[in-house]
Amino acid sequence: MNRDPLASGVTTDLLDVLIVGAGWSGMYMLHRCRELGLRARVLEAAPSVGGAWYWNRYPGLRCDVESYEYSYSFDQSLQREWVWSERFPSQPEILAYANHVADRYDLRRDIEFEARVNAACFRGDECVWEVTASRIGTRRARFLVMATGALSIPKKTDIPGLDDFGGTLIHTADWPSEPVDFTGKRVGVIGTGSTGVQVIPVIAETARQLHVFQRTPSYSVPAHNRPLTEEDRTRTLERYDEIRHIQRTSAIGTLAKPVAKSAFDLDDAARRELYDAKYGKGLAFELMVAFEDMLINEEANRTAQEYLASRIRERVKDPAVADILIPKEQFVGTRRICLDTGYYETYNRDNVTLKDVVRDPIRRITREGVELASGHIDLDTLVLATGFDAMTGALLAMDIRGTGGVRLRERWSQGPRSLLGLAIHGFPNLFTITGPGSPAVFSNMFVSIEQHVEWIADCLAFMQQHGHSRIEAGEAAQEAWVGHVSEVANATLFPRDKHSWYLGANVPGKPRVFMPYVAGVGVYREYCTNVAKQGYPGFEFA
Ligand code: NA7
Repeated sequence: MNRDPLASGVTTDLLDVLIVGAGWSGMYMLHRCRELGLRARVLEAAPSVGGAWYWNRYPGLRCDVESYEYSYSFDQSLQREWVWSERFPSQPEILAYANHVADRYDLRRDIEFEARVNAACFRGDECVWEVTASRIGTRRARFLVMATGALSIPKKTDIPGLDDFGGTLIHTADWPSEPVDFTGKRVGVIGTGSTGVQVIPVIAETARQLHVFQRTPSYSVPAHNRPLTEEDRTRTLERYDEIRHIQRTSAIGTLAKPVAKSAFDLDDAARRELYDAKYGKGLAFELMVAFEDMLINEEANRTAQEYLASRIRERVKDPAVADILIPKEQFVGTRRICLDTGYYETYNRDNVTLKDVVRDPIRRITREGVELASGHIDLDTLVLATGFDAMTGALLAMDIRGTGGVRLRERWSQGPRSLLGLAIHGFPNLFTITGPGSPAVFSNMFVSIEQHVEWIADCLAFMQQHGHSRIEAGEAAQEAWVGHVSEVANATLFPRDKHSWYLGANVPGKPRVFMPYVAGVGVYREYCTNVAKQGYPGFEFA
């Protein structure tokens, strides 16, 4: 028998924990498993660590959370020693941080790279997960942790003729490692979500002509990004513990918190002053949750919509173009507000045109470019910033089979069902990090990831102590949680954003189920902590 599970080919050797994905979740999960004395390995599709930050390396990419808040908090020395150079970190700096973490904790020796998991099957008789991955074959483990990310599978682009395009076609989530030169090129960008908002101004700087194809406009706030000074760093380090505490108990895992119960507690002038203060400092999240009723009361939300629309009109010279860029009947905050650097001003350039593809639909992609209802646009390069099959995409891309061979794809055919976004009935000893039914994408992902990893690690320790070898989400508890998640969402404006990817609406045929838990990161953490303290009611052990 091959005793080395890292050797290539099939092995019957049994690991304690197999982790899928070497992004923030997978790396930290591996670290915690080692601390528990568990034999753990990670399988990762990419050649290196970083997850979404490895694949998404388009120019202009930055995190929308401030650097000192978007980082691990589990190790004081790590968070005190790593020096961030900018307020909103760029992709190369974030990837450098991911590599630093992998080296610092010597994680790579337990990560198998270029191993994309295709299938995972629970062998009930042995209580073992058998996992198959490209290049390496099969691995077996007692526990399986899916650290596969919420935004890791690009959405299949549903535009006819895409394969016919004769120029350079690039998806932002699979950007080439070598810099792409747009100089002198006629470039098209499809998609104006947070990715489009970031990449468009950068491409416009060198392209001969840039055509932006917009279906749904976004709300965006100028980032006011800047280099961080030594003084910024000292100030952050002085109150890092307090910052971390606020994050963990907050609504969305950042320092943003409401200043009043209702938007109407302030008169028009005071409210405008408040919005100005947030807008003027790149505090998009603070604007998004400025009032407790912002994401609940339509009228309260309208005050922010009108404010942001007025700002777009100020920044865009041509009123007709500004009008296309202003979201219509779209709430502020039911999708993350974007942070931009010169996004709206880009449309003041002579080499940039904006096409509203709702009024002038894309008929198809041709060999030479894009055919709109109004005519053809010739392109050398086409960039797709068309988003992701969010939250369930990566899990359902694998053929996951639980007890009795039941397929996750079948179980979730009407939408995801999970207990706390952490475990699924019918799939024993399987954990999902930031799965559907947890705050996930409606939070600072770092805060949510750390909380999930720690909860799973504590649960594994509990099982060790009590001699349990099997855990499964109970069906009744799972159904109650699914009901609670949608009840909370239904009390807000979120599900009324009918086209949002939070609802799965961006992917044709995907069930329309509101996926994130939006009661707040702090509320959710407390709930999970209490479940653990009470001996995991709702979970079944054997
Ligand atoms: P998003 O937010 O899903 O944005 C994708 C954009 O692409 C959005 O404007 C879509 O319009 C547009 N899109 C998608 N398909 C098409 C077609 N077929 N035709 C025209 N336009 C299309 O993804 P991002 O990558 O920007 O951001 C995802 C998250 O990553 C973000 O929230 C950050 O947290 C990081 P639609 O809305 O579907 O009408």
